[in-house]
Amino acid sequence: IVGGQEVTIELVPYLVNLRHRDVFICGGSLITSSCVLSAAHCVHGAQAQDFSVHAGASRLNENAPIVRDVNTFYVAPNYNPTNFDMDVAILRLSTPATRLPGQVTSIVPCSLPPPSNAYVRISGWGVTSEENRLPPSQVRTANVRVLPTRECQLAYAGLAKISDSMFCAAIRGVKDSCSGDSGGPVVYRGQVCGIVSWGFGCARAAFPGVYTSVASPRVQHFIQQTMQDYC
Ligand code: 4AZ
Repeated sequence: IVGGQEVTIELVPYLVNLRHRDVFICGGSLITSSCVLSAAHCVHGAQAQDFSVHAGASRLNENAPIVRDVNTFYVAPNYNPTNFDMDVAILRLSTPATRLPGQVTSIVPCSLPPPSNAYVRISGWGVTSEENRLPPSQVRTANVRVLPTRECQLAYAGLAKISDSMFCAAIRGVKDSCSGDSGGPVVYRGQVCGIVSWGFGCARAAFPGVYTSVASPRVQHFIQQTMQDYC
């Protein structure tokens, strides 16, 4: 997260970090006690048994109270790794992630996209600037503004296609997601409306962050079907 602030995990209890062979790679959101919503590009081409999901810890380098193996993951069948169209995956945990008995700290996938100009909350352990190689220890968040689709298409015109499974958000030149935030949540009114997906650099004035649109019809269909069958 660039231009945000440190928080504790209690403020974003649905946020998890995803590790591949014990190395932090991405964020994710608990959408049920058994399932994590993340980006397809975080898991695509890898094996489920190489991942673990860490929940309930604010710091990357503390032992999380909840660590689960990943049983299986489901990548959207129409995910396109060349242009990040449909960058969505659902990971099924080996056993449910519950804190105190009866307490689950999950978040509902939103059914309406966030409106243009709405402020949404991004969070994660991604780097705090393009130049930084190491992720911060403490989880961070920032509030960024959803851009009108045409404004985003104009920003990326000739460089990349902004598909109907994407939306853009930023405080241009100031606040953005960055490397390591991928897969993590974009929250609007208590629901997860986006997934950190891609962008050209981080917090560049000309290039907003691009997010998978959870409520877009093709993404929503994948999430609903997968949750119905496996979560
Ligand atoms: C990344 O590499 C990444 N500024 C995530 C988000 C953005 C750029 C890069 C958006 O994971």
